[in-house]
Amino acid sequence: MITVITYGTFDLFHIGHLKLLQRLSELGDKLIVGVSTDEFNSEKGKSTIIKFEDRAAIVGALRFVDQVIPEYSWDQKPKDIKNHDATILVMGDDWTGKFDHYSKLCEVQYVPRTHGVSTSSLKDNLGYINKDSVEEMKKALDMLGKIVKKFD
Ligand code: C2G
Repeated sequence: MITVITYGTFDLFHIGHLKLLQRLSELGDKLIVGVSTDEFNSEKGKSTIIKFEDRAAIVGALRFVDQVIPEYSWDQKPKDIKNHDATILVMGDDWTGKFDHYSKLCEVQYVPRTHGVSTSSLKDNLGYINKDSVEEMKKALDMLGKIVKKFD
């Protein structure tokens, strides 16, 4: 029985997250995903849009995810690896090298990230349509209208 374990925030769940988890599920018989709690994300310096309960529910609803566990801290991985008898710890390659010290406990692998999508880029794009930005654009257009009128 090969058990794969991974961790992440999975905020604004997107195709990069989906492809990663799908790929990890193909590496073994069981896939366990540690989803970062809101408190841990603050510790990571990450602000999330979707709250932990919902991020965990979305990940847990995927047919190829067998179990979701909360990720409270950086150093819970050894306990999780032992408690769940994990065979492989796998992360996207933006983490390459960062978890090699766990190779005494289980295999550690890094797989290529999906390029062209990230939670931060989604947030940036969404930022352009928030109400403050719309108000600013309206003011700019009004000003532009007044300038154009002057040249009529
Ligand atoms: N990922 C990916 N492709 C993307 C974006 C993310 O493959 N376009 C992968 C990341 O490499 C990571 C996982 O999806 O393995 C989750 O990414 P995040 O939600 O950004 O999680 P992160 O903040 O990296 O937290 O203890 C480890 C941390 O909890 C990881």
